[in-house]
Amino acid sequence: MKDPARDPRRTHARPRRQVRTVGAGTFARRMRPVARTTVTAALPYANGPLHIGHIAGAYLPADIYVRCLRARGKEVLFVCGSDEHGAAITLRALKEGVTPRAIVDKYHALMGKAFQEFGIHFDIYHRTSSDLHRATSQEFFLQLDRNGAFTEQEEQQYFDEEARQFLADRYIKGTCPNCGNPDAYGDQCEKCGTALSPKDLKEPRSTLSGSKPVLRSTKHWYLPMDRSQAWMEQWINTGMLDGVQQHDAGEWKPQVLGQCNSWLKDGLRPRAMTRDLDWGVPVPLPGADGKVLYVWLDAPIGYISATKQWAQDHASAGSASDWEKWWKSDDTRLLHFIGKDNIVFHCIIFPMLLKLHGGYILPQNVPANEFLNLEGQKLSTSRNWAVWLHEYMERWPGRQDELRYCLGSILPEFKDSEFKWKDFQEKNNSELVSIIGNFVQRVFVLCHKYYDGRVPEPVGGDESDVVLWAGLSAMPDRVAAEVDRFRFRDALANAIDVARMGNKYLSDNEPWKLERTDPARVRTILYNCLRIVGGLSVVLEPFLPFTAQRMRTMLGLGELKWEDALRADLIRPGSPLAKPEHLFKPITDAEIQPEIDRLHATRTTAPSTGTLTAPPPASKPDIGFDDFAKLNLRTGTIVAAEKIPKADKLLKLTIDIGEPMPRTVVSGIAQHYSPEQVVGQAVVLVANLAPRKMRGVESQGMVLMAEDATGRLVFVRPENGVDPGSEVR
Ligand code: B3M
Ligand code: ZN
Repeated sequence: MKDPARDPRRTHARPRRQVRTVGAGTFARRMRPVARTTVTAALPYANGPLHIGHIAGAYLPADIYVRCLRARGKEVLFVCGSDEHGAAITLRALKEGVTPRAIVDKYHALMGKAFQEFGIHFDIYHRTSSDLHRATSQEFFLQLDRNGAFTEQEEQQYFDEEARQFLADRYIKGTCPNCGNPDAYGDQCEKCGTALSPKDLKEPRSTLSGSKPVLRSTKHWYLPMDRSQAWMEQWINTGMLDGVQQHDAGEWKPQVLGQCNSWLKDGLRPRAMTRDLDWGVPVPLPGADGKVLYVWLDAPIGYISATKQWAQDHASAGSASDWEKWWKSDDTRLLHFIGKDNIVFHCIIFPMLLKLHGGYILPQNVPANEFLNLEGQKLSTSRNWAVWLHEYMERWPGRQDELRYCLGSILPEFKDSEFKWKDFQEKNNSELVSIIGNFVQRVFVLCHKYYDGRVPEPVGGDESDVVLWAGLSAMPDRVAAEVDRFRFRDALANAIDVARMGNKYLSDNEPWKLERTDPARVRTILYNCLRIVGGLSVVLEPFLPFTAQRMRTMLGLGELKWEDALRADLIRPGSPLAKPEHLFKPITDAEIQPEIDRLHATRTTAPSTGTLTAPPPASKPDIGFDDFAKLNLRTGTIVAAEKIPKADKLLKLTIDIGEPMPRTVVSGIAQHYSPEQVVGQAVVLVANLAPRKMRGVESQGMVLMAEDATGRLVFVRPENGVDPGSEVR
């Protein structure tokens, strides 16, 4: 295979073209050549564990991207770390009754371990509470100040007299002036997405004490973003800055451009870059006692301090300043992998800061993902509606690639997508087991049977071999090209096609039937299959690194590069092969159902303090009337109720729906209702839900409940006077 990676005239983004030219009209401008790539993945707040939404949003795509680049011999640095400042941390500390330091230490360790074990391999996983980060962000701030990037403003701000603290961002709530949401934060209304400042809120209240804040005078450093509006607009939409083509806006995702332009259209406004808090990076200026940098100023600088730390850790004497080439060289390509809620910070505010500071390159792309939903609802930390990564790895040890595969094939690249445990099972069984596992298993079993576990010597080849290699030869490039375009789902599908081709080749050639009559042909067929397994391990590695490693071990191969995928001499005749092993195990209903049950059983509602609210449920696709008609909905009355021992969320209900025998239903409402409260309650029951056992009790239906904005569950009930058993339609 001719490796475009080795061809210096090509940019890695576009292996098929030499230099991409962009720009409408009469001028077509050349993109800068790319010598290396700096990849950042959003710094997660160290205030809780990671869930699959984080992974699908930023970390898995970034990891796939970096692995694919590395395999192609590219110079790439992959940095991440914990975001340890901001109200996300301090409010969590308040809630757990510990110090912010204790919170960040706990979750930094937990997240770092989970990433590592899940095969998300950063070059460094740093933290923004480090000394190096403090120094780096203070220097950055001072340079901005020297450059006249800030305006200082003395003004009245909300202050909580009980908690003795100024209230910004998540410390203050009130009614959104745009949509009327009563729980909008001081920086943003999460319901309508509008960016706010505390004074925009109607009826403001402190999230610390709930009290009504008073106004007090304080001084802050503002970034007058309005001054940068013109060049920002041009840079984002055309890629042009200072007469140089920085990026091709046509390569940015439409939803990323859309969000940026909606901000730009509203008109950029000055934004405070400092806060009155005692947790954060102190503002390094005289007269700024008790003030820290705004977390969204210091967090992205965390990418830079992480790079510095990495350079120090890997410095051969005197090369610690090597970090600069990753951030300041024109031939470096900077990419930020993030979720969609972080778009404006990475596409507008941070690039503005980099430019105003001077000397830094700007991101060439920000391939933000949309959100991942879970079993029909938004993922929610506060309601514990999530699949936690560290828990997954405890319950499914050694099965990282199964989750990487499932998430990789449903990444919310252009719109929100959904994780369902049943799909996880289905993808495992009918794709990983049946396509990849089955192919590798068959090849190894036959090689052990016929050749005593040694690689056979091929002899010549026939027409079907020519067809096979013709089909396969395009695959590595195809996978890489999709990765370069940040279309990881398509890339993964192409990689799996290699295994499909292998299966087809094996089935078409049926070596098990030829062994008696044409053993020479069988040797060729199985030799070719072993080569496919080797090539498959190369194209799968970015997605399924653990499996790729096992495949190589089975083949007796060491580390492989992308260009090895189609190498004719990859497999040496006569060399020993490991025993056949199943790369994947089928997942049974009995293994999957507990996951679904656990999700429902451990789900909590929002805390009653009202500081956190349940997000609106994710919308669902349209269904036909036929789908609806499959439901057997019946009215009923709860005639008895009792707690289920050792299950704090579950009640066992006995419900009369007019049948000779009442139904037993296990319902996750115990934290909302006592047994006494529900007896006599009229309900609507899904009467044809397949029975399932929970805590040893067979549940024969499901009671319909509605959930309000605070997560409170209320019964959906028929008007009085309807007989139990009436059909609801
Ligand atoms: N910690 C927000 C988040 O975790 C924030 C990202 C910082 S990236 C520099 O979603
Ligand atoms: Zn709103």
